[in-house]
Amino acid sequence: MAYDSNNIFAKILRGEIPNQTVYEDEHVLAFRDIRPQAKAHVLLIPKGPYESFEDFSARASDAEIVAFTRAVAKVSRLAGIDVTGYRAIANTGADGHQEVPHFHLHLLGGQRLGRMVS
Ligand code: IU
Repeated sequence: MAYDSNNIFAKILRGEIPNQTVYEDEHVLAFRDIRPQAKAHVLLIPKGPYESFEDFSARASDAEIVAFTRAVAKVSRLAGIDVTGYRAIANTGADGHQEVPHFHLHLLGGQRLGRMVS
């Protein structure tokens, strides 16, 4: 499926919608989720037009993949997510309940999380 450049995260990347940025570099942006599901809940997104984890892993450059991967630990420390651990989730596709069709990693923490049930 073609990338939909009207999705909300594309608008955030273009500066059309405000966000609470916690980290940004050449390849990634991390910002607070508007409906936090844990004490600290941040979304990490690549700046490139990738719809899903699948799409990102298939089409992104090595530099983008390295920057994204390295940003996970950086953001988790900066945003108070990693105290003594955290959770990273990439909802993918319809069965995975992915609502926004721009690849994003949920980083959840700042508290002791419950066991994942589904
Ligand atoms: P999902 O993995 O696509 O289901 O998650 C989308 C997330 O994006 C969800 O947690 C929303 O609260 C969050 N979000 C946001 O942070 N800002 C927005 O403007 C919108 C959704 I729309």
